Amino acid sequence: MVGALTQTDVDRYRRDGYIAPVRAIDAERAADLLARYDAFKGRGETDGNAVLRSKPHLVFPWLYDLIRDPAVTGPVSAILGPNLLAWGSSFFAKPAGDPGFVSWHQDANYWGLEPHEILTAWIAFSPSRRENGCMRVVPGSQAKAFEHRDTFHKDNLLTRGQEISVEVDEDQAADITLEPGEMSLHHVGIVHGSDPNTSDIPRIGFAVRYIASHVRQTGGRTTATLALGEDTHGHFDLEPRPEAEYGPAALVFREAALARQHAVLFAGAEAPAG
Ligand SMILES: O=C(O)CCC(=O)C(=O)O
Repeated sequence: MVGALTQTDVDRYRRDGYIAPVRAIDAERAADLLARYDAFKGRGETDGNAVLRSKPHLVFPWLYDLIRDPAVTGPVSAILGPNLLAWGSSFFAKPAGDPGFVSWHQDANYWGLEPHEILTAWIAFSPSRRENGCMRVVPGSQAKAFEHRDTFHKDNLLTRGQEISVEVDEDQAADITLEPGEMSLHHVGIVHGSDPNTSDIPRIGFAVRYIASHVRQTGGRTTATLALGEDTHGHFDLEPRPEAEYGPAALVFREAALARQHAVLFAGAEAPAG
């Protein structure tokens, strides 16, 4: 065993660019997290969806704690090593019957992070299956960087609708099916996307972007959360745990952190969630 993964798991991740399913938390805790998510959605906050989309762990203590939970960081550290930062987090939510989809893309194309010792832990709060639009990946595709274009399609869950400019052979794609509390780990370079939710079951996933502590932001200095071990390189300003759910100080901090990230990544343009 290495962390909470076997050496075979780690070898498979290095070959295929992903591994799934990995059990992170039990079904009961996943149900509790989903209930908290639903309760917040039920409040109908004006900026609620935008907050859930980018760095929500900076305003929800229970997400900040999930990001730092050994149940999640253990398997991640088996791949990235003992010192981990979380550079971002995003909910990818598709209500029942939602036309939302995610075009085929590679995260490495636009995050401006080097080297690529970076992965996403995609934690299922609900079941994630083919019929409700589970994530799909092209195994092994992390080995090659593809050109991308922005489509701004209205149903694309990526803010700019980024997609790979060449045809992706869907016959090569693998479905990542997960039960609540399971997660997948995918490499920053893997080609991935997902289809609309054609079922009556919501699909709610929480994606956390983990980086090894030596990874740096190439265009300038931004913020990140210390998730495990030590910040050995000091490349990022560290983010504090929110003092209370959706509290004013935490909201202000999150806004400032995103503004810095956007300025570095897009010179003022809007940053993507995924
Ligand atoms: O949730 C999805 O369908 C896609 C997620 C994604 O693009 C990501 O985690 O980078």
